[in-house]
Amino acid sequence: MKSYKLAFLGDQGVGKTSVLSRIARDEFNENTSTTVGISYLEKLVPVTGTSATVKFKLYDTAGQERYRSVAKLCYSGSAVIFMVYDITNKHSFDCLNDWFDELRENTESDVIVYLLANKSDLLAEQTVLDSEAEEYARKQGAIFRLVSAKTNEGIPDLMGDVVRRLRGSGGEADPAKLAAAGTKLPMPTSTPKSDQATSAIVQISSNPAGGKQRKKKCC
Ligand SMILES: Nc1nc2c(ncn2[C@@H]2O[C@H](COP(=O)(O)OP(=O)(O)OP(=O)(O)O)[C@@H](O)[C@H]2O)c(=O)[nH]1
Ligand SMILES: [Mg+2]
Repeated sequence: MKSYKLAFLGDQGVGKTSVLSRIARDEFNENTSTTVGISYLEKLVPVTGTSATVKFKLYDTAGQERYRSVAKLCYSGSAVIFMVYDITNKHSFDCLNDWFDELRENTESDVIVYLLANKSDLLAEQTVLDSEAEEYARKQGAIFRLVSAKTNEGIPDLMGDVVRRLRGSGGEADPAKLAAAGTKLPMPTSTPKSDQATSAIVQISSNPAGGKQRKKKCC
């Protein structure tokens, strides 16, 4: 069975763990704990229209700045990276530049990057316009998706798109095709329910300060 590593990055509180829980278990929790270090779980996903199944290895990271070096371990070697921001939190959007700069330095050129605008259910409190974020995603070579971990809006479509892009038309991910489709992270210019089978969760904790408190700064 083909397996792929997928990683979630972004500022604290944007909903990385919540989106992952929705994808993996179709669950949402209003009162999550901040993630400490990295957590990992697996999910088997049937490929629509075929008898094939792919394995997603889902890596969740902590948004707190002090875990940034741990996050790097997590996203290196990923086939897909989900950069998440919260549509009601402009700061979480402003933090993205740092992340994209870092990804350019540390990831393979054929990585597929999604920019996930999470908490679409909180439209009345939206402070980051979809149009601004879409334009930003285009410039960064990322794929924009508006989602809500709470209501599940956009998540089934997102996962369908991920599977299609990873599998490619010939059944496996094809970096050349992905690049041609505009999904390649550009280098600096100067130079679902049907898919159950969630496996055991392995918590890889790294907690230098030993606390669960949230920190305000990310970039
Ligand atoms: N209304 C709404 N709340 C959400 C959504 N996604 C997450 N939340 C809430 O936002 C808060 C933070 O969610 P988390 O998933 O813990 O955020 P995180 O990015 O994993 O945070 P860190 O682990 O600290 O980096 C929790 O109270 C969630 O219930 C959403 O789509 N809509
Ligand atoms: Mg978390």
